[in-house]
Amino acid sequence: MTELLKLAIQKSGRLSQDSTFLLKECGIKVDVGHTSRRLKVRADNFPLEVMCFRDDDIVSYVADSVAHVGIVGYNVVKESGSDVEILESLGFGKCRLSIAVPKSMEYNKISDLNGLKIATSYPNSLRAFLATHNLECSIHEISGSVEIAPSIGLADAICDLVSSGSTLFSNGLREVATVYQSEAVLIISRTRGDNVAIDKRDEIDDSIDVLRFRLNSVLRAQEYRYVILNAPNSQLENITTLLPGAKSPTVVPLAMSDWSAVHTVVREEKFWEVIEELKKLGAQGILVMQIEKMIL
Ligand code: PRT
Ligand code: ZN
Repeated sequence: MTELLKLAIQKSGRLSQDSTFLLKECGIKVDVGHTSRRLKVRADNFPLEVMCFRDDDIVSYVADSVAHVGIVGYNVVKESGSDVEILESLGFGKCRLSIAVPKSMEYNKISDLNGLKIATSYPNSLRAFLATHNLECSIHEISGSVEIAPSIGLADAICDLVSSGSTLFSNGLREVATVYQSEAVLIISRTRGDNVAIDKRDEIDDSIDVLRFRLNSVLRAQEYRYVILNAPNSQLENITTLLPGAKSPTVVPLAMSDWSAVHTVVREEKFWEVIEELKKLGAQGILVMQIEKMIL
């Protein structure tokens, strides 16, 4: 029997749903619907076992090879300092670790943080940031509700995860510095299962390669849009330069003379800019579609 690849994901929290959705998009059928009761679930059509843990435990379980790979926030990896390698960034769970001060506090530059008492659940990340900026602050470690620390007099400032910023806003705080950006990542132990027999390790490595290949085609597809448009032949060269696509665009003649249909892909982040340029070049009937998988 093929050795099972053990993948640790968050049992119940912000990353759980997106992690299982990503597996589904990769064509892996695994029913982790009742994760709160089940620790381990086997996939139906892939040599994979999903293990469900608290996010704080995932990094050490992967480092110790209890699981071969794991999906967890970059923030948790960075804070733990554990010996794991990041294989892929997964594009969900996006947030940033930031320092925030009360709105009433005067703040102009990073050195204004000097001497402050900062509450955080991320002491290691904060310590490294303060050292890089030659700041001397006292770090007050707390495990939750960091955002209320200044209002109850526990600290002058906070260092916490931010996504929309509404928690900071509703607690009268202002974000003044970013320690790092974070998103969910796929991690692997650096020892890669030294305790596993060589042939079994090869099977695990093969499964990791297949999983990464599928993840990449799903993630790449999310970054691009498929564009179809009609353009006068006189502008085809300019349009091809603007939209080089994966290799080069597909150009098909229209029934109407001197016009062609152009099929290509464009990066989502560049999309609106490119559309404006296309309009200027005389493109018409522009259709834009999401891509499900993209294999180069
Ligand atoms: O139970 P378990 O230990 O597994 O979960 P947890 O409660 O420790 O973590 P969970 O589920 O809250 O978050 C899991 C991961 O989601 C984090 O490690 C981050 O990688 C990622 N993530 C993304 C976030 C946020 N966005 C986020 N906004 N984690 C926490 N927050 C919190 C933040 O701490 C603050 O309290 O949301 C609040 C701020 O949100 P905004 O939108 O108001 O700015
Ligand atoms: Zn946690």
